[in-house]
Parts: sequence; structure tokens; C-alpha cells
Amino acid sequence: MNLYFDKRLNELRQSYFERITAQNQVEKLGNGVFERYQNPILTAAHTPLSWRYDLNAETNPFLMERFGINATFNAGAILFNGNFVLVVRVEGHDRKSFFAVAESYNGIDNFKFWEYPIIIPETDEPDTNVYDMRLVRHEDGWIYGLFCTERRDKSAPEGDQSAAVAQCGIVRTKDLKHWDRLPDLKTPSPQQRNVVLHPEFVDGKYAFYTRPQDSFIEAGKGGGIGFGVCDDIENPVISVEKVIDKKVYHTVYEGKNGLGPAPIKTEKGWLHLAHGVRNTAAGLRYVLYMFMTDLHDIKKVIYKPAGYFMAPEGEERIGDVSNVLFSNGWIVDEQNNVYIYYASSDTRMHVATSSIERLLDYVTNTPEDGLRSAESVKTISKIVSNNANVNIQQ
Ligand code: M1P
Repeated sequence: MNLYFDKRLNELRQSYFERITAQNQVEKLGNGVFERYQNPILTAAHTPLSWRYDLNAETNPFLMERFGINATFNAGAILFNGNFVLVVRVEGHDRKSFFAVAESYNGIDNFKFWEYPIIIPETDEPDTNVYDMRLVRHEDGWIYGLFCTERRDKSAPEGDQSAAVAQCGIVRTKDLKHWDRLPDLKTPSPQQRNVVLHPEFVDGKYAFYTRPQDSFIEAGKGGGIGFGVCDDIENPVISVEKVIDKKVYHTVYEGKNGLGPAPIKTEKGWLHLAHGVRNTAAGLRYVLYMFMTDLHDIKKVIYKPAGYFMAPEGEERIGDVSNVLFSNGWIVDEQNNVYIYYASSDTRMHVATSSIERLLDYVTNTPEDGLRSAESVKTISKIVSNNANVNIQQ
């Protein structure tokens, strides 16, 4: 009998149970566009004890962690059998990411990981690291997962062990348990990240949002959110890539940008959520922004509010890669509520809630970026003069 083991196991179980059943509270007041919540919905501590510990007192008398989990972030999202399901990027202490399903009945708390991580079949060229899956229920009947597959750059000299090549891997499933791997997407760009499949056929073809990039970190001259089509998803080749939302000087997406989840179809257009990146003295800053594309010409941006939709706040600002918000998953429920799943600082997952009605109002009525300080002053002055007759004193 190992009393130390038994006591520690009880404490671990209790702490894990309390964490995964804790209720989340909405943060009061907010900005009217969306609500944040007090607790992150998934952290490394939400991963099952059975992943991290050998729970046998004989082989692990000190009940020490055998497999450390570093972070849970950048999750794809889907409504599945009435539940809110995330395919989470889980990263171990060993820096390798893998995918695991976490499920909740209400979308804002009580997320619980399934027993085993997802097994992703490989192509002839094994993946070194896989991450950031976008889930799409396509009109062809499959659920697709597009993700980044990263491998060492074979052309790099032996002394350079960080040069990598990022490409888009593709899997598909019907039950989120068994996944088929398709060939990696081929595009005219040397590297790809943040590739998203459009949920509908476009002129009978599969349509993709891409993010062409010249090298692993730098989007370079290829920056911007691109668009391309292919005839056959089982032989996915995009031969023409057109940038539809480009990087712009002195904006929140001046450095690079990338689409988040697949767009949501509304009566006014396709709602998009993306991330924009700029450089600062403290390093890169990632924020989320929104735009809308035309229902009939999905390459045409018809509304684009100025600046960011969400930026890191409070503890969100701190983590493995600080000052980062990133989202690759959102869910619309039957009442048209929108659950925005976002990660902070490459460390933990959060939810924010809004509605289609509110997001349409935000996207269509927020002034566009005038791109110069004087234009910002004109915009705010117009709002102030419209408010001139409103008494704001208590
Ligand atoms: O570290 C911030 C993010 O950096 C990358 O995003 P992007 O390709 O737009 O620069 C990705 O590695 C992403 O996973 C990460 O959150």
C-alpha cells in the first residue's frame, strides 16, 4: 500500500474534476459586440490525468508526470450531434503538437477531452509537427480538417536546425474518430499556413482561402489572404492564387494576416474572422479582425471595419508567445448565437459569444479604416456631432 500515491491521486482527481466542471461566468458590460468569459475554457490542466500520468503505484510510486502537456490552443470547432466540439491543438513539453477532441454540451464550460488524441494518418512524407486545424462541414457530405504540416527544410545547412517548410495537410471524416488523409495541398506559393476550405462548391469546384508565404515566418511579398480553386479534393492543386485581403501599411495587419475559421453564410454576405499581425518593439502582436465578402462573388470584400475586433486583454496577453489572439473555430447554434473560440498567447483556449445579428451590425456599421490619423479624427468627430443632443450626464 502506497499512502503517498493514494493521497496524491485523490488530490489530482479532485483538482481535475473541479477544473473541468467549473461554471464559466460572463464578463459584465463589454463592448456590445461580444461577451468575454471569466475563465479560459481549456488549459493544459484540462487534459486527462490518464494522458499525463502512469496511474500505477508499482511503476510510478511518486505519481509523477510521465508526459507533460504545455498548452491547449488554436482549436477548430464544429457543432456535432448537438454538442460543441473542438479539435484542439495540444502541445507537449516536447514542443510537438497533436490534435484532440474536447466536447461540451453548452459551449462555454464543461469541456472534456475524449479518451485518446486523434490519430492523423500520414502521407509518404511524415509530418514533424501538425497544428491549427480548421473544421469544415462541406456540402459534399464530408467534414474536412485542414491543418498546417511542418517539416524541416531539407535545403537548410546542417547547422540550421530551425528552418522549416509549412504546407496545408488535409484530412476528412464523418465521425471525428476515423480520419482519412488526402495529399497535401499544392499551390504556387513556396509555403502555406492558415488554409481554409470554403464550405460550398464554387462553380462546381472546391474553393480554398490560402495564405501564401515566402518563408516559414515571413509572409513576404506573398502576404495577404489568398483564394484559389481546385477540381478534385483527392488531388488538391491550386494553380492560380489571388490575394483578396492584402496587408496594408500602418494597419493591424501590416505584417501579415490569415483567415481564421471558415466563413459563416448570412443573408448579407459571408462573415469572416481573421488574424492580423504587426511588429512592435516587444515582438509580433496578433489581433482578430472581421470582414464580409459578397454572396455571389466570394472574392469581393464588401465590408471591413477599421482595426481589430478583439485584442489580447489581461491574462490573455501573457503566455508562450505573448500578445497573441488567434482563432480558427467558431460555431453558430440554432438560435443564431455565435460562439467564437479563440486562443490567447499560444497557451489556452477561451470563448466569446455574440450573435449573427450583432456581428452583421458590427461589420456593416463600423467605419472603415481611413488609413491616416486625420481620417480617424474626421470619423470620430462625425460620431460626436451626431451625439450632440444626447445627454450623457447621469
Ligand atoms: O504564434 C502565433 C501564431 O503564429 C502562426 O500564425 P501565422 O502563420 O499567421 O504567423 C502559427 O504558428 C499559429 O499557430 C500561432 O498561433
